[in-house]
Amino acid sequence: MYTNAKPIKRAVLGSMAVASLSLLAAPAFAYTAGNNQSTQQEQAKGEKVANVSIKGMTCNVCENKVKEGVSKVKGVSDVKVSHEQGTAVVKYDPKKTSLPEIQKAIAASGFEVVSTKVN
Ligand SMILES: [Cu+2]
Repeated sequence: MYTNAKPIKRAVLGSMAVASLSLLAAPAFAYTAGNNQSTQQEQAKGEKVANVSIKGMTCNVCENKVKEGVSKVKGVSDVKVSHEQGTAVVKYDPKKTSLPEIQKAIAASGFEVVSTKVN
């Protein structure tokens, strides 16, 4: 009985592996396709990237405060904050927001903007 059941079990496991592989492959492809599309849209929209030097961040909690504050600004599409470097890299749409708005959000989260460079 047991020896008969073994090959069946293996076959079931095999088809399950194939099924889950195709499930994994499909969303991965969809994600890649969507990602490329949004990159093209961002370039078409004329987004800018601000590199902001920030004084006073000492840990991940500080980073998250800045990140949360800046993310709430309308027109900001991406925020990367490093307390080690004392920087925030903010991607934004200049038609929807402005540098002073972003700097205000950083100040409101409790930190001081030292300087800002826009690429
Ligand atoms: Cu901190």
